[in-house]
Amino acid sequence: MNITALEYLKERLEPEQFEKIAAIDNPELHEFLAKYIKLLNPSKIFVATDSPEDEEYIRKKAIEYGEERPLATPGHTVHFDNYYDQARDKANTKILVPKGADLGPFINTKDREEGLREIHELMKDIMIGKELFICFFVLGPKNSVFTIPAVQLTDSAYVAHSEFLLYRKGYEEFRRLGREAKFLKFVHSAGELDERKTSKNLDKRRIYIDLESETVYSVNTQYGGNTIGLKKLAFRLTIRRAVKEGWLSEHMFLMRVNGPEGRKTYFTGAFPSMCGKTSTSMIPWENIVGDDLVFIVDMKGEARGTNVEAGVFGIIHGINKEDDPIIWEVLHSPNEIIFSNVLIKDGKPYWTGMGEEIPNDGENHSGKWWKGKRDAEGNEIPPSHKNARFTVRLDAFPNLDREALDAPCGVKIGGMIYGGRDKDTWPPVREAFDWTHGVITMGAALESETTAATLGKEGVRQFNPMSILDFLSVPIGEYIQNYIRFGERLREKPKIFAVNYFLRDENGNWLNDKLDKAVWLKWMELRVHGDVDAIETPIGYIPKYEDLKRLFKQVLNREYKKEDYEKQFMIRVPELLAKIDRIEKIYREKVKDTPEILFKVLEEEK
Ligand code: SPV
Ligand code: MN
Repeated sequence: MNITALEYLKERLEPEQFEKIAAIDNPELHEFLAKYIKLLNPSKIFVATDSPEDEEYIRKKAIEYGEERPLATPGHTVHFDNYYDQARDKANTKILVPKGADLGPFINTKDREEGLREIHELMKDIMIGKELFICFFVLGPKNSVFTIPAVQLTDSAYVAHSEFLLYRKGYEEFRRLGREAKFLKFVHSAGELDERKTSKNLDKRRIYIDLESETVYSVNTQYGGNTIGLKKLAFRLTIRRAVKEGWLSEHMFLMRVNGPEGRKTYFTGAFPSMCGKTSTSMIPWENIVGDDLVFIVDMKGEARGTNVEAGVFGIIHGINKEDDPIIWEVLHSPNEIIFSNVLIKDGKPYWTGMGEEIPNDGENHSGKWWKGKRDAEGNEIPPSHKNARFTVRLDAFPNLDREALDAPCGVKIGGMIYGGRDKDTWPPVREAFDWTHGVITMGAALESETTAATLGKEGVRQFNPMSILDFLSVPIGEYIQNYIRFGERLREKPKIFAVNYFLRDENGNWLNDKLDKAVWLKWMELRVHGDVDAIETPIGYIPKYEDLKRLFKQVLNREYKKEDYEKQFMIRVPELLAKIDRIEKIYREKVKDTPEILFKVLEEEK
């Protein structure tokens, strides 16, 4: 007998839960839910509205099912992922493409039909004995030009809980939009769990992104970067929407830099994971709007940006009182926080580089831990994973720019920054000659060393245009073309800058202190408004010593030595030429659809 999706849902859900779904007038949503409830076959189903009670239910379930454990501070919990599931799995994350489609050499793809068949087989009946959580969120502020609604299906209360911290609630938005909602869909199952309640079948871990139906499937994994639908999974979908519709969806922070006489200038910053993105956005005397994902649109000729998220899934490794006073304060506040893959002793979290004495035992990302413990490969296990994280709402940050976070039209972007992990080529800060020069020689030419944010070897120099390579879902030439055109259309173009916090001398010593970036930011702010001159070099404008000297004194109360300036800002000609050649070769040989202008601009720079 054929029954409608809504009739099926009525049979399958408890009346109280069914009512919540029936209140949303969207047949596409009902079809989607019916299809996946049939496939996943959960033993229990909970639908979360925007009510505090429903959120509380999810929080409680995360503890009841053992995916999170309460810590000594009320509101704090710890979550552990499987020891081999603590970073993004690039190899098993694939974009599903129809036969014959070619997204170029940098995107991991899989035949759509085959991928859908495989993932549906892996997910069949996977939730027998488990509870399914159906949750609604939005990307960007509600009821704004940026809003993108999304529905998440997951059997992990930890994933759902994380999303309640990281995103704006979306149930009422779905009700308001009804059939108008062009929503993204996420289906996740942690799969079978072991005794520590971590995903067990990692050999069957898959993250498949179906562009056509704007659905992402994730299975047999718990790590946030692989599972939190609205984060990096949605990002693949929004990059594609942005390129199709002529706006930008970027891997960037958004922050306010405070200029002279109360002037507020907003900056975005694109950095690969673990290269200073979060810590830049949290400089105590500036104001944070977001630390990871930004939408930028053209509004009457101005570039206006918004934070896609409303929380932070940040790296905790190395966070200490002195260098990161704001995050430190947040981590010690009674706000709701999920710590993941850290060391726990007597209900207190510890992590490497926190600047406090760390106990010699406890429980960490490897299970029961003691100093000197080795893993199956013989590596000594540190107290916490390098990619251990904290999840918290932006509300918890004393320097949050609340108005900018909620602004339905976003904020005007004054400057855009690109930065990577580079030991020997780029100077600490410089400004592009113009939009196209910046997009090509700074954004599209970005390289960075790999880090522990993804599985695999660290410290390998890798091409990473706009810090987006891991998430790209359209051919790279098309992506760059959209970027260039976006700026060309703007009446007021943001200034473009490149930074490098990771320069070393010939003995491998850092050439900059951790907080020097605070000075570069103030210099960039002045440059956006034409308040200081700069030195013109073949690779853009660099600061004058006198200006930096004054700013170092003003911002950090430090003397800045001329010899340090010279070492940091010398133009490293052989390294730069080698880099231009490397980049040109990549685009020439690997990227079929490279816009011609890219070669021209690189050639001019050479
Ligand atoms: C990153 O790795 O860029 C992150 C964390 O922001 S993840 O959710 O893993 O993408
Ligand atoms: Mn990120």
